[in-house]
Amino acid sequence: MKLYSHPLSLNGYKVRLLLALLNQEYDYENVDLVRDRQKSDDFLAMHPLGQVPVLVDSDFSIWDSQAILVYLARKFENEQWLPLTAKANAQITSWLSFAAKELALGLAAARVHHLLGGQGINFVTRLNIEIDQAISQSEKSLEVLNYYLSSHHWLVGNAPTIADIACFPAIEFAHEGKTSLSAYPHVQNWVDQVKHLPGYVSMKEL
Ligand SMILES: N[C@@H](CCC(=O)N[C@@H](CS)C(=O)NCC(=O)O)C(=O)O
Repeated sequence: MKLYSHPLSLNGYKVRLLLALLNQEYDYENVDLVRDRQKSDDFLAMHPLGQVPVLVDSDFSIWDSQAILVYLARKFENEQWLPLTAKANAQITSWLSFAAKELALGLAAARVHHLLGGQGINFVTRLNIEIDQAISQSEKSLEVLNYYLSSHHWLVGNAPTIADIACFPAIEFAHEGKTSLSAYPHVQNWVDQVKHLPGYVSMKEL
């Protein structure tokens, strides 16, 4: 398996975190997002939207971090990370959608704005981030999560699943988007739980 990503990509980190938790080895290649290598013909053949991450397994490429998490959990037949029941599948998909929309447009967008905004980087300019909207979305998402986690130990069921992994990076790096987690104690506890999972790797270690 080969993963194409970028060291600052939260979506790439989701995948790298699950691979570490599953104890799987893989090849890795950095994609130069600043030079728009993700829009090259070769890359578009793997990912029609021209984004990272992409996972290539034999002759098959999987794009979108949520889809890659599903693929890895199923491929390694680990029912903990993606349980087989219809109910758990539906609940996990709800959180994968939350990660792909609410967290991406809120916490992750605010982080991109503060880390990379104003530097004339093409992909950042294309995102057209409205920072006030991103901050307001970040706060709404954290309120929802904090309330949910006040009565749930993990996002789905009684053990960590790919729902937790999909949501974790944007929340862990909220501070890089200048959002503090201090008003959200249940979210802070959940972040600590993820950090204590056996095999956990931080984004900086990768
Ligand atoms: N929904 C996608 C979003 C992927 C995404 O936005 N990737 C960013 C980096 S984190 C990217 O490649 N941006 C460059 C571009 O859009 O040109 C996923 O979860 O993988």
